[in-house]
Amino acid sequence: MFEKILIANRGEIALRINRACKEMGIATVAVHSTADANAMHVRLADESVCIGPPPASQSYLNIPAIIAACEITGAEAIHPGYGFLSENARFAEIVKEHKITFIGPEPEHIRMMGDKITAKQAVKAAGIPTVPGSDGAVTDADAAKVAEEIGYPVLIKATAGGGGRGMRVAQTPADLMPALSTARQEAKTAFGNDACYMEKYLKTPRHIEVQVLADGHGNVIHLGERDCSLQRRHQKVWEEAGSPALNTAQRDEIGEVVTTALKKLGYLGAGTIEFLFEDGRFYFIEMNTRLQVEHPISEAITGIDIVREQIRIAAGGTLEFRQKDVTFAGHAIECRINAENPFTFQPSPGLITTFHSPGGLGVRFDSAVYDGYKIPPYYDSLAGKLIVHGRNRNECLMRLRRALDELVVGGIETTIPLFQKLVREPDILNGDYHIHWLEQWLAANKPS
Ligand code: MV4
Repeated sequence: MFEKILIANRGEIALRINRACKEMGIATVAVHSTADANAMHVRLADESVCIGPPPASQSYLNIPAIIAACEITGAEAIHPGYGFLSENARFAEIVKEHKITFIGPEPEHIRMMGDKITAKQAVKAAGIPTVPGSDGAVTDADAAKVAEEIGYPVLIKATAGGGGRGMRVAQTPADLMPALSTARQEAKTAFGNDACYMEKYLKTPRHIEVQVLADGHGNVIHLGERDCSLQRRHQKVWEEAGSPALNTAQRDEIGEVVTTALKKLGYLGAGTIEFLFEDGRFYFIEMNTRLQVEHPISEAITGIDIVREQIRIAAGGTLEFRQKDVTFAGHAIECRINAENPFTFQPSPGLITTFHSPGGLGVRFDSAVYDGYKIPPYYDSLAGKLIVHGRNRNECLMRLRRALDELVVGGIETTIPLFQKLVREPDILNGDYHIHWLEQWLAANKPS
């Protein structure tokens, strides 16, 4: 096992990784920008190294500085967390070239899943159901014929995109060429690659993703699904495990399909396979090759520490669990507590003047903030994650109401008031929502 791990991240996820390391008897190195000198992740790690000025491009994305920090401190492995360098295949390669272990998948799998066409073709060949669409990139000359075959409405997606960037819907043949041209321009500007593909547009699906863990000894397990349909501008807001829309048989079936496919692909590490789910069917959209923000709800219902398993896998060990050992207990919900106006979502960084964390049975609050902490304006606005677990969905919802009322984050605006409303909405209580529900609700419930 590793003796020392460098955590190439900040905020709550750096604390989360630090916790797993400490429980495994592994020493930790924090890296930080000058803006984060007083951050909790720096205080909790055994050692810390300043890697640059506030902008992420010069600090948390600064590959030479991070490699140097590893060499200076003698860390044997790097955990990238989420965001920043976590899905940068070139970074994973450079880490390897320096004889440091990257705690994550092989660079080839990061690269494969980063290109959305390659990803779709690979998972389809491995037996995962995909959205009907073009077989690979479309040319301007083919577009009309392909769209006709798929059937309108069609969705144009950038192959270098993901997370909703570079997408355009064409409702009718008249929309097609303008939509394709806009999608190409956006993709060219954003990613330097204007290749696009086309899919049948699903109107009101749910977003359901499956968590997997694969070791280097042929063991691949799944930890069930998360329903992340409640999003705004492609940012997840509220996630649940399991999905209110799935029964046990459906969970077992999609889990089996996914684990079989990842075995075929030779995947290593933690991963998430994202699907749209409509009329009882799953359609692959993307695969994430990193630890995800919402991983704690899967931990809550399975009791499995996903970060611990990532570290064991990276060290060449075996998973501590076989699929038969994975049992699903109760229901979990995560609310992302962002430093933002709860209805306009304008960022609200600044000084936290009062802070009180909720507690009690079934409540977890993952955060790096404290009384007197100043949230810097340079990074994302996630201030904490409230994760609530109950024996069933109703108990979980009542516990969430209670925990939201205990949580105090004063001095800045947060999304807490939004969740206090959502947790009382009939559609939410009934689990009756889809990927457009939240934006529609926000439009209909503008504060006067
Ligand atoms: C789709 C879709 C409808 N039909 N693909 C958005 C982000 C990217 N991960 C894929 N996305 C979508 N792909 C087809 N064929 C609708 C979306 C989509 C969406 C998906 C998941 C969660 C929220 C969403 C919000 C708008 C659109």
